[in-house]
Amino acid sequence: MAFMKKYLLPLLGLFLAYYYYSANEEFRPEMLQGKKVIVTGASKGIGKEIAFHLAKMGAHVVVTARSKETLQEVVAHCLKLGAASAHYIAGTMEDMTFAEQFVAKAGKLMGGLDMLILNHITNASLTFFNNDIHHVRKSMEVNFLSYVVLSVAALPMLKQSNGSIVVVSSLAGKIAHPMIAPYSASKFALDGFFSAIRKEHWLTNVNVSITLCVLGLIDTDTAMKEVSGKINMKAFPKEECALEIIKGGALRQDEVYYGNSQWTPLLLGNPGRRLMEFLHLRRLDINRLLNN
Ligand code: NDP
Ligand code: 21T
Repeated sequence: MAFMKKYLLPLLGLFLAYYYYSANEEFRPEMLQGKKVIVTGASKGIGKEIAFHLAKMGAHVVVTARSKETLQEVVAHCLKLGAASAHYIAGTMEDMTFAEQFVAKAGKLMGGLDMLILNHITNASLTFFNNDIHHVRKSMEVNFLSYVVLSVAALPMLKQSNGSIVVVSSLAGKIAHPMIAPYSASKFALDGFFSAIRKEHWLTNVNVSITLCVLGLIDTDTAMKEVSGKINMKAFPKEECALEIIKGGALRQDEVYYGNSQWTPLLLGNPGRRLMEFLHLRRLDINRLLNN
């Protein structure tokens, strides 16, 4: 106990302080000035707040979602806030052809791409799994597969700009939570895929960063409606959440934790996983793999 008090707790405090402040101190809003950014799921909630922050920072934005009317309002407000330019392209991410063509069109509108912020999700409700396979497939397609399609389509432009991919995920994409299995599966899939691609980028000297955002409960209308009467806990503000997502992307962090307890990053930082990932990388004969 004395050992814990004397050494372990101060060390833990130092580690936490480093974790928080090393990420925050360097960010300057000018980093986004003139940058060309795509935001998906930007007609409401966190995506809309991300677009507004980017607009204030003087970025070029292309926003997407299904509802044209709300996107029009978002674009108009972005221009008022000072966006270098703002456009919308409406469509559904159930359609992989739309996803692919959307990136090409957005790239043309802005003349390139610096940051791809993947944020949209299909409807999810907190209920016990009722064997609805269609919902599982839809969740995997909209919340996961379309993210892969969008990032594949964007990668050539992001390579040119040494840009960033930002993937919005959830605590439910890191830990198992009942009543949300299909959504949770799609968010775990994002971690598996994009964390593996991050390693590939590192091994092959591709300078495109990948930031996975692990969010707790955020006070969007959708979330508040869904959790009311089911989960009793404080929700974090969507405006601050959106800013932390942009900061993490701009600072090229591997992961962003927001809306969680201060212990969450420490507990989910998962040193066991990191160590094993490192050991597995060391076993690869990278020269041989790259020549094949
Ligand atoms: P919202 O419901 O507020 O926004 C979802 C967005 O996705 C809307 O713009 C919606 O627009 C769009 N969308 C829905 N269906 C489709 C579709 N088929 N094709 C294209 N776009 C679609 O969600 P939040 O802001 O609450 O969540 C945003 C992100 O944050 C998600 O990735 C979510 O997992 C994550 N997150 C949120 C938490 C929270 O508590 N709010 C907690 C943890 C993570 P439209 O309907 O017009 O298409
Ligand atoms: C609601 C849940 C579990 C982020 C959560 C909440 C409480 C606790 C731990 C984690 C806790 C999340 C989304 C709803 C509708 C959509 C899709 C929101 C899934 C969750 C999330 N943290 N968190 O008791 O300690 O991703 N919620 C999801 C479900 C938007 C709400």
